[in-house]
Amino acid sequence: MLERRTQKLQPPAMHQVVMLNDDFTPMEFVVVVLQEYFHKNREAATQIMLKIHLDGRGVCGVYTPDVAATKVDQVMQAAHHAGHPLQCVSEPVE
Ligand code: NFA
Repeated sequence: MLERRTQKLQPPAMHQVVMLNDDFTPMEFVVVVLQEYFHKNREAATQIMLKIHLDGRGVCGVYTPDVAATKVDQVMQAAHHAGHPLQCVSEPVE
């Protein structure tokens, strides 16, 4: 299969870390998470947080699959430890 062999030579697809809205996680916690784990400045972090709040979801960053998985783990762990239900997922970029 020529097509399959061609595919194997491609680097793995990049993944986007998508954060999901909920009714309980404080806006400030989300802004701090975006600054600390996704290296956004305060203004960019606030814009992304508001986008998630209004649209239900938003992209926090695009990474290799392993780095994206690590970001998801870090965010979920920080949220869990703080007692917030914040969720995020990693998905291949279209
Ligand atoms: N919707 C949350 C609130 O009103 C804020 C929030 C934004 C939560 C983005 C999760 C993600 N407190």
